[in-house]
Amino acid sequence: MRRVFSGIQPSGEMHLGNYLGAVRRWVADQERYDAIYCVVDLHAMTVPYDVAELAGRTRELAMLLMAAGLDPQRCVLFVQSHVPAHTELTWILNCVATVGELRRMTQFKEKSHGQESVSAGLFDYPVLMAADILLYDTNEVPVGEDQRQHVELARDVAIRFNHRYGETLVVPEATFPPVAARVKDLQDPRAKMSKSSESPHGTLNVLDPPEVLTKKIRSAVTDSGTEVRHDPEEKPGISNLLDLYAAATGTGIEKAEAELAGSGYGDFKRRVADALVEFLRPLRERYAELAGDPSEVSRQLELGAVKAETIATAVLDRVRRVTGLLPRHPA
Ligand code: AQP
Repeated sequence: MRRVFSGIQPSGEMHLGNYLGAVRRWVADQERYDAIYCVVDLHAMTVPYDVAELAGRTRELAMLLMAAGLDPQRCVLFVQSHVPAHTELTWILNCVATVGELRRMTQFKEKSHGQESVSAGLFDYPVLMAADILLYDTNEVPVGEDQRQHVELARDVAIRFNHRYGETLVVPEATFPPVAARVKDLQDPRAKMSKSSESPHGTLNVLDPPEVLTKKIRSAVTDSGTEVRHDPEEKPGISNLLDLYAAATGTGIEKAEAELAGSGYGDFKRRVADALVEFLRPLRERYAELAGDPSEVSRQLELGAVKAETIATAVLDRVRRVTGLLPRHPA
């Protein structure tokens, strides 16, 4: 059976971009693939963060993934830092990846732009991500459009590693959703919706109460004219809302456009908001149930870490062998 692997950072609240671009497909994929998903807490340390909040955010995000439909009986769900093989493989891959290719990473350029001090971790983040993926003999990586370049790098590193040391690592490929591969910020529809966005009204969090979701959509930036039409160049704001409507109702873009074409902007936004509120209702309700028993989530994460470690250790042993490291022998 083909294997999928993907991860999400506990760097803020899960938003609709994360859900539609990635997590929703993870839920579907656990039925047909050997699926492994990870809360990538080490990635969240690459930019300044609140130490007192990291552990809580990590557990909450795992709980949200379960509320979204990830079932630890059907997939492996764990926390990245619980499996130290991720950091060990990162070091070995650091000796295969090049500074030149890391310098070309758009996300590094964006996140480091204008910062006085940038951590080496932010620069090296794509190698940690390559290690996350390659450690599980991953065939497919379901991600949003913003992660395309990082998965490309993981492929390049795997191909170079295999060329240097012999066939060892599975070369993965990224997969993207048919709609909502890059959900845009509601206040700046040319930028992607992001956990670390500076406009809180631009980001729709999956746990936002209905009235907050509705208010954010009501204040979303629209475009000149009055026509509801999907045209990302000319009408980025309206097109983004149409994408959200299509994803929430399960209709294609064309059908969504046809359904909403006659509406004025006010009515259009109300219908988008209503659709999203309904779409997210089951997730909100399930999250409230899980939050009542956080120890169960911790227990599931521990079981997940044990399963992940078994797979990761076998791959890492293979890597250690081919790279010439001295095997450890019991005394
Ligand atoms: N706006 C988006 N539209 C579609 N997919 C998106 N993803 C992120 N933003 C969008 C996808 O969500 C998955 C998990 O993302 P991540 O936690 O690795 O974070 P990120 O890609 O760096 O984006 P965020 O959520 O905006 O976080 P910050 O602000 O911390 O950088 C990935 O598959 C991603 O493609």
